[in-house]
Amino acid sequence: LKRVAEDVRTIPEEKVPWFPRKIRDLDKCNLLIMKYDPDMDQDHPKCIRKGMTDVLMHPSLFHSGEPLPRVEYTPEVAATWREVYRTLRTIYPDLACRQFLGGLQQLERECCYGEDSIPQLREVSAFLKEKTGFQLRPVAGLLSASLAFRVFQCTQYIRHASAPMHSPEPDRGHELLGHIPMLADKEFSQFSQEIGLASLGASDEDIESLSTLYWFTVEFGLCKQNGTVKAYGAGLLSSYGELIVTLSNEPEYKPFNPEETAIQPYQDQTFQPVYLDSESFEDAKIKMRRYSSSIQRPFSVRYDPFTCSLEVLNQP
Ligand code: TIH
Ligand code: FE2
Repeated sequence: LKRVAEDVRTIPEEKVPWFPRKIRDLDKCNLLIMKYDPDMDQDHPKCIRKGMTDVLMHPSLFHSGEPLPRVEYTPEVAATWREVYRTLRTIYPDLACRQFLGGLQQLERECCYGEDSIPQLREVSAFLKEKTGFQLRPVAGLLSASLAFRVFQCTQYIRHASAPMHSPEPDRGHELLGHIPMLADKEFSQFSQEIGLASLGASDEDIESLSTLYWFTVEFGLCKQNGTVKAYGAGLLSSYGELIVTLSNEPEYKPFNPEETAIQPYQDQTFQPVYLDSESFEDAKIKMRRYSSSIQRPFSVRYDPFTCSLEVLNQP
């Protein structure tokens, strides 16, 4: 686990460390927690697109409120996307959870999702904003504090053409196919925001636990619906290879218990089956809330949806 925290400073005389308090603060914040460091891995070349702008190369140049950059993809990248989309689309009806399928259908109807076009982040962001208040911004990485503000950070490149069925790191295909349909669900988007809120100003150890929980739920979670195990984790839903293998193995199915899951070791080198016990994200949310409230912080945070900012309150 690597913590990249360039601009994070503890304000002296105060018990509250620096963390973003409003959406615009995300511009100053490279608080980004990732297990996978793309720069360390030269074996998995990313597909670079035509018309790549500075912002796409360096997401930290992006400022809140600016229009999301458009990308023109090369024909090779478009072909990779088509293959990823087509193969996954055939197995979703059997293997993806209800919420995912609902989100994807809306995206296909309202947001030009399909094998023939790679959706632009600008349209996808506007779509999500209407559905659940989530919006997108460009970045490279996994979990970030931005979730607290219902801001989801999207990687820019597309997986290499030689490995369309599984990418060892998040890419546009993973964000667009794995995460976005789930973020169109109200319950799930609240679950995601609450993980982000719990991570603000938490100790490194607690952040590590939260990243692990994020990994086993948002990235690789399974749930049971009408007696059948379905996927809701984005890492599964964007990888044909892993989705098929995980769900055809009749995965061992354990109740979701944040205390246990938080200390479960995980790795991203091979496929992994993971489990969550209920039909509802409501249930998972309640358990996560209970877990988060056990995290010790000398303050608490409250999200104000009108101003999209955080109030920091003294813990009684
Ligand atoms: N394995 C996923 C895919 O093929 O789309 C990408 C990843 C998500 C999280 C870690 S790697
Ligand atoms: Fe992801």
